[in-house]
Amino acid sequence: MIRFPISNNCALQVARNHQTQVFPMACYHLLFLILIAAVASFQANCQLSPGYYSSTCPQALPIVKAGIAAAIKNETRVGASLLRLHFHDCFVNGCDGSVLLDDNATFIGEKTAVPNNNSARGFNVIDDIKARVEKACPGVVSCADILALAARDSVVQLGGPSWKVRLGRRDSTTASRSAANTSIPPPTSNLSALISSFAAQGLSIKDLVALSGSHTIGLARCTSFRPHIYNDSNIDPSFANSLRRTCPRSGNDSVLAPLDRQTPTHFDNLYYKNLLSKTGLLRSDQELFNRSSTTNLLVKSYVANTSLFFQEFVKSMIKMGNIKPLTGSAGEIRINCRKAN
Ligand code: HEM
Ligand SMILES: *[C@@H]1O[C@H](CO)[C@@H](O)[C@H](O)[C@H]1NC(C)=O
Ligand SMILES: *[C@@H]1O[C@H](CO)[C@@H](O)[C@H](O)[C@H]1NC(C)=O
Ligand SMILES: *[C@@H]1O[C@H](CO)[C@@H](O)[C@H](O)[C@H]1NC(C)=O
Ligand SMILES: *[C@@H]1O[C@H](CO)[C@@H](O)[C@H](O)[C@H]1NC(C)=O
Ligand SMILES: *[C@@H]1O[C@H](CO)[C@@H](O)[C@H](O)[C@H]1NC(C)=O
Ligand SMILES: *[C@@H]1O[C@H](CO)[C@@H](O)[C@H](O)[C@H]1NC(C)=O
Ligand SMILES: *[C@@H]1O[C@H](CO)[C@@H](O)[C@H](O)[C@H]1NC(C)=O
Ligand SMILES: *[C@@H]1O[C@H](CO)[C@@H](O)[C@H](O)[C@H]1NC(C)=O
Ligand SMILES: CC(=O)N[C@H]1CO[C@H](CO)[C@@H](O)[C@@H]1O
Repeated sequence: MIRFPISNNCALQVARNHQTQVFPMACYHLLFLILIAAVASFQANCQLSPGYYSSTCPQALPIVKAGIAAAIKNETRVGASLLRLHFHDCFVNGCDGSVLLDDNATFIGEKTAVPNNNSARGFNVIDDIKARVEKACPGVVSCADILALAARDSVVQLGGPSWKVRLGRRDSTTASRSAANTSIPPPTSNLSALISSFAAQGLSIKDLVALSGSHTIGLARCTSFRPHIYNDSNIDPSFANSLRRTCPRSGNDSVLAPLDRQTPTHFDNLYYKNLLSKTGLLRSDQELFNRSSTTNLLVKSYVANTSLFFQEFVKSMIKMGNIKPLTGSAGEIRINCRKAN
């Protein structure tokens, strides 16, 4: 097969391959073949695929799966934490493992950005899995891909849907704390801010509502839900009162409450049911119900039909996982997820 130089700008690459001048008739067959090859190379370089490691590291997927099963057995919450980490990776300059880089004396990463500081967790689980994968296939599997697989396997382990994770992401050598500050929406967001934040990533209102269903698992800190329980009117008063007992107006910032008050360790559709009864934990959760008929209809449809929620959630997870991956020769395969090579 004809190989073209690897380029990260796929559109440009195909355009370059089109720059053919005048051809004698006999050359058109060749030209056609070249165009087919160009399209094939476009796909190889620019798109992720589920079988990316099937010949270079067939052990990768089973190692991640076993690692996630063990980690969740040790601590159920970490499945939620890993799902969130993948989201925080993808929303900041694409799914490139940037969220995993540690700060050091000469480098400021994303771990101390506002949405992550004292909140992002699960890094040790990724380190353990990465070490095992490196042992099996040194220098082959990216941290960004391990995180995408960890998110999927966590969802499955907690009772949610499964899907084929598209693979072939490479790891960044840099991170951006300012982009993490601004690209990840805060829990105080209203509906229009949430819609804009997702639109900036190429994600729709449907993606916003489906992906917010991730809050069917995991916990949030008092500091995250305080504005909603003290200042908002679209909240059930007795629900607000019970939360105020451990989350005072000031202090106890790290006290935790479940995002889904009914089944916080089970991936199901009860998150949406909470929204109908105004018992969403964060302002950003409750904004999805009773602000617009579009989101109201989506919420109601997921309350009525878990399979529909799972189906849309999977579609949106794949879409989120495709945000600006580094492919071809861009980035690197980190040896240690916490540090650029
Ligand atoms: C729609 C906008 C979103 C906002 C404003 C938001 C905000 C938050 C906040 C504030 C927390 C609690 C953090 C803390 O207090 O330490 C949280 C937790 C969580 N978020 Fe989101 N989130 C959003 C979307 C998402 C998406 C798209 C996903 C996954 C695809 C996700 C997955 C999670 C999970 C699983 C947790 C629990 C983590 C744990 O227990 O460690 N969130 N989110
Ligand atoms: C098990 O979970 C605890 C948190 O509950 C964590 O501190 C510890 O590192 C975990 N152990 C392993 C082996 O993952
Ligand atoms: C992160 O949290 C720690 C502990 O609360 C705090 O000392 C530090 O200033 C925070 N970092 C940033 C960048 O906000
Ligand atoms: C991110 O936000 C925190 C808190 O507002 C601030 O201390 C920090 O300087 C910001 N970092 C960047 C790089 O914007
Ligand atoms: C939503 O939040 C944005 C940003 O904080 C603000 O500018 C806007 O006025 C708010 N919109 C509504 C309808 O409250
Ligand atoms: C409630 O809103 C007021 C006015 O905007 C603000 O000053 C205060 O900090 C908010 N309180 C909480 C707990 O978010
Ligand atoms: C702080 O949280 C603890 C539970 O973790 C609770 O017992 C205590 O009453 C809370 N303090 C305040 C002032 O709400
Ligand atoms: C629920 O959604 C699934 C998936 O879209 C669909 O096949 C099924 O017909 C729906 N069930 C009902 C009762 O609407
Ligand atoms: C600090 O972190 C950056 C990014 O991971 C890395 O490139 C650099 O080598 C690190 N510096 C040290 C002294 O470890
Ligand atoms: C936009 C929307 O759904 N608004 C509804 C919110 O709930 C009240 C009653 O609780 C309705 O009257 C509104 O139409």
